[in-house]
Amino acid sequence: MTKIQTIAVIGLGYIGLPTAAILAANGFDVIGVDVNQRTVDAVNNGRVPFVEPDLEIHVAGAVSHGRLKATTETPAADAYIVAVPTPFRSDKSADLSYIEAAARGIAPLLQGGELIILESTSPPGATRHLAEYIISLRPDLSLDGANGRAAILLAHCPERVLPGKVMIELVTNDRIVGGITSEAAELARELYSVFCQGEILVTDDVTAEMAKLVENAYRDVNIAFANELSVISAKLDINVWELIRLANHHPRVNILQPGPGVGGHCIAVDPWFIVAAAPEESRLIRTARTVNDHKPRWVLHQVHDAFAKLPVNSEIAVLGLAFKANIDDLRESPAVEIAQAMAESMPATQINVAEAHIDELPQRLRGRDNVRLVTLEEAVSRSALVVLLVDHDAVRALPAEALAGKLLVDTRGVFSS
Ligand code: SAJ
Repeated sequence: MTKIQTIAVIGLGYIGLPTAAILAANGFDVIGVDVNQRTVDAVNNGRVPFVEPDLEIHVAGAVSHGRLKATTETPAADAYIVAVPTPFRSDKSADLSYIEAAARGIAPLLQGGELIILESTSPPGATRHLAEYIISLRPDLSLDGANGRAAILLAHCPERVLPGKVMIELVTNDRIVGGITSEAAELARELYSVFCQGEILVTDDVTAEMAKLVENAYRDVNIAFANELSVISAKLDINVWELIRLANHHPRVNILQPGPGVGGHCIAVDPWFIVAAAPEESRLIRTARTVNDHKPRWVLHQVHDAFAKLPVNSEIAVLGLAFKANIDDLRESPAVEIAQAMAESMPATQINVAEAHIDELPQRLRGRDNVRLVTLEEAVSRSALVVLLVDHDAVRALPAEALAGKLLVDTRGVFSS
């Protein structure tokens, strides 16, 4: 069996970089690969180009010990971990072009015996597609050693870490390892067992792909239930937070929390891969996506209704833009969608956005006369209507007096529960 010493991690994003840092901390020689020169430069200087607790200290340590370096060119290695984005296209099918680009970097370097792990969240069949794509570029290799051609070992090991707790969950979570062959699964299991303290569960590639998608679809369906309750409760004029708190006293009920919608690059995206694979059969999963995707528009109506009660030149505070509390990630963020819709539908109204985790407004809000990024204190003090979109710790810590006399649209139940 191959002895893995050098590992190339392709894609130094929210998953690739933490994985690279953990592997380096466990004695591997790790080369991180990214198309973005700024990311590469940051990592080589021991810095992290996004916010994730404890990550920078790991990266800085690994770089200073010479165990981690970054480059734009894929190097030869004993193992390759692919952690690139898998966005969806406008028809909701998965875009595998980043995976294919990673494969084109890896294929010429292979000699046989290497382990190639796909960590990116993928639609069913993506690992097999990656394997066949590499073999089409290198017909002298095989997946099983047939006809005397050297075998490469392919596996899918989906990441399941929670943004904000990545450095803990990378080590403590159970891990699913799905091999295209049992040899690939076994070698991947060995690799993860070096740093993973959780159970390592071995299966085939497609089951591993589906397990990851199903976990996020499960959460999406449950959040949709909470979001639907919030809309029903508003119609019935009852407090949804109290309703859920009471219902959750039942020993077998555990309703999640409503919010402004579902964001992030996982839960708002992955269920569509299931729907695309089995459109007729995925009715509940599709409906949950629709319910959650509709929530920002419902919040916008709440904002308009509240604003109609105020003098015309009143200002509005938007608290938070991230897709959830205490991170800087704006991907698929319902808060950004709501802020943008407010800016467009109320062009004469000053919107004071408070988001302490960013230095400048995102593209969708930039360059608009009626939107500015200010401190939390300024946003609240200037505004007659406060729209609470993200329950960052600093927002939770706002004294109740700061909100006295103001109208509040509290999408997270911070001051309403
Ligand atoms: N949300 C609610 N109500 C809730 C819980 C969450 O509205 O009760 C919203 C959040 O505000 C956010 C979105 O849902 O907008 C998603 O947040 P999250 O904390 O539920 O999940 P993510 O996207 O940060 O991470 C998820 C995790 N998956 C599961 O919990 C099943 C994580 O373990 C995965 O690794 C990650 O997706 C991923 O990369 O797929």
